[in-house]
Amino acid sequence: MSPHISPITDTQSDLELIERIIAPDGTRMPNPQLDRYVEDLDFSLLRDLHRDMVVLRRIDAEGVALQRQGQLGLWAPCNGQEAAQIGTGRALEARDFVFPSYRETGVMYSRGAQPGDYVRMWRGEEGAAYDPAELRIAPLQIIIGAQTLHAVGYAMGIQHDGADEVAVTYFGDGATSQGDVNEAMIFASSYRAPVVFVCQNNHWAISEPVGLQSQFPSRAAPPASASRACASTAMTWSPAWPPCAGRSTTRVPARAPPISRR
Ligand SMILES: Cc1ncc(C[n+]2csc(CCOP(=O)(O)OP(=O)(O)O)c2C)c(N)n1
Ligand SMILES: [Mg+2]
Repeated sequence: MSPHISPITDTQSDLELIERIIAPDGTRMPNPQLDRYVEDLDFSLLRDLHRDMVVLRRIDAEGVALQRQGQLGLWAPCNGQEAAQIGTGRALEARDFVFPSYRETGVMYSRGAQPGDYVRMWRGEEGAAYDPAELRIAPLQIIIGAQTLHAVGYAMGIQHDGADEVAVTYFGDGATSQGDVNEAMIFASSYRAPVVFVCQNNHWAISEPVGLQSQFPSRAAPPASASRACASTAMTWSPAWPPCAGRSTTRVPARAPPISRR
């Protein structure tokens, strides 16, 4: 990091902007805006969500160990991102289509990936370790942000077909500096494409802190192009994430002009 640049945002100011229903010590916090979305969350569902997160952490630890043992060429850990991935993944319908980055092991788990599906790509055995059509997850994307454009293209196809689905794309805080992501959001907004953008802000893009890339806390500064089709998540699962808030709120009216077939 250049000694002449000092990050303007920090982890603490980002945390202060997160909408919460649970305090860091685990106690329930009332939140007039969000409470209605968790009224139907019973013990059994909460236990299932928690179990998924625990299993995911175990899968992730195994992936890290296999990589350190030389069994895998690479493994992208998702330690600490379990809630963001399980919560959003479990909120999807089976017919929706996911466009992930390389770090979405939890989303894969929530959509029924089998043990071998997690590792074949990282062993260099296959480009896509699973059948994308079966899991309805595009192959893991290594090019930062490229998957957001694919998601918007797919969403415009959904719109063209008049189908009742959404495309969902996951990316990191660092990816928000990528031209592809900004282009994707502008297209999504202009065409009102049924796509949800999920930004997992882990505060780092390899060695670069988020403060070097953003003049504002990430939650406070959605791109100007962001429409209601765009959502930003923190690292905790929030019931306010659009698909959790009822399917109707995730649908963007198909009011866009027809896509040119030229
Ligand atoms: C187009 C492109 N540029 C650079 C890289 C190298 N690279 C790999 S991971 C990474 C950081 C991404 O950070 P972020 O988007 O926050 O995702 P995270 O890894 O934190 O989940 C970079 C720059 C890449 N893979 N693709
Ligand atoms: Mg990051």
